[in-house]
Amino acid sequence: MKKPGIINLFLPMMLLMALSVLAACGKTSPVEDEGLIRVGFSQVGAESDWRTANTKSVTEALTEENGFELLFDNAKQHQENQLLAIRNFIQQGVDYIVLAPIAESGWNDVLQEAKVAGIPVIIADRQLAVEDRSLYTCFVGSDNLTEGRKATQWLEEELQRQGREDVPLHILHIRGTDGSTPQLMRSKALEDAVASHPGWEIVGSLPGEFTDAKSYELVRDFLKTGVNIDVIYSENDNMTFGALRALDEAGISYSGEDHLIIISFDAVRDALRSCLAGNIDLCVECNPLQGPIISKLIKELEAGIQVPKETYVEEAVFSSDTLTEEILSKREY
Ligand code: GYE
Repeated sequence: MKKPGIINLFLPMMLLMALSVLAACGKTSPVEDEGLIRVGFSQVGAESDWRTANTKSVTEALTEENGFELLFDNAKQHQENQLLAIRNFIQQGVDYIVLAPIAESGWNDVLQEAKVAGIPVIIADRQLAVEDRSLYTCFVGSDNLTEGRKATQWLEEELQRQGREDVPLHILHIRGTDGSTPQLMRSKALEDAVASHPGWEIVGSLPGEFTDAKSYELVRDFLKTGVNIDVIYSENDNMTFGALRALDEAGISYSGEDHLIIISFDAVRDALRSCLAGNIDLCVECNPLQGPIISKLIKELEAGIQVPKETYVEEAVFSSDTLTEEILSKREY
């Protein structure tokens, strides 16, 4: 058998050495680095359980193993922080920007800057009020008006079931962050329903900012006025939790047989538990699992595929009479 010559041995050895140096540094080769898609994600904050689930969904989808390098920024519920983060992403020359906008307005200039820099922007979760729809590539999120309409329709049917459709109805409305799509749309659904039901009245409208603490304070103070309420329409679960604590402290009962009806949005695990226990009457689901959809959209855009301008996530409603332990055990958030 012919022995391998020096040259024949030398080349594979050099290659092996070069590979082991790279492995020892624990770094990927420059070619692999270039292969990652760099995405800057400007997240609203960490104000609710929904938001935590949403952040988890996006960060778990845009991983290195999945071909992404994710730059994450938590704006702590301030639009100025989001504007700063986006300008930062533009400066760093990311490939894509994902923006979950705290409010609908105030984005024209910064999106124009992203457009000039040639960076596609994907809007997640909440909508934008921009006239020029070419300022963003696509939207992925919930249909908040439909969510609101599901709630008011359920209320109408529930009152019929209880034989209370002709009795005056006093509604306490707890709003999410003013000017955000879920606030505007869920409020619109309620206001439209009140306008078409002569007996329905909003006796208080509180700016709860989607947080437990703010809602607790506002509801606690509202209850001190002694105004009678039949329904609480709370635009997210965390505000509902705050409201329930305030009711507990005031000694006002809201469980199953009592007549105070509690409607809540998001349907996070703790809210569903509370619904199963007969405390919250209706949980309108708002699905935070947008990460895999965002990942898919970006990969399609990379492949030159035209993506839909709007993608809506699937959502259900859960009421205390239909929710079961089995349904709850299968929930992801
Ligand atoms: O309902 C709320 C969160 O924008 C749909 O924001 C989202 C809302 C969600 O803080 O819990």
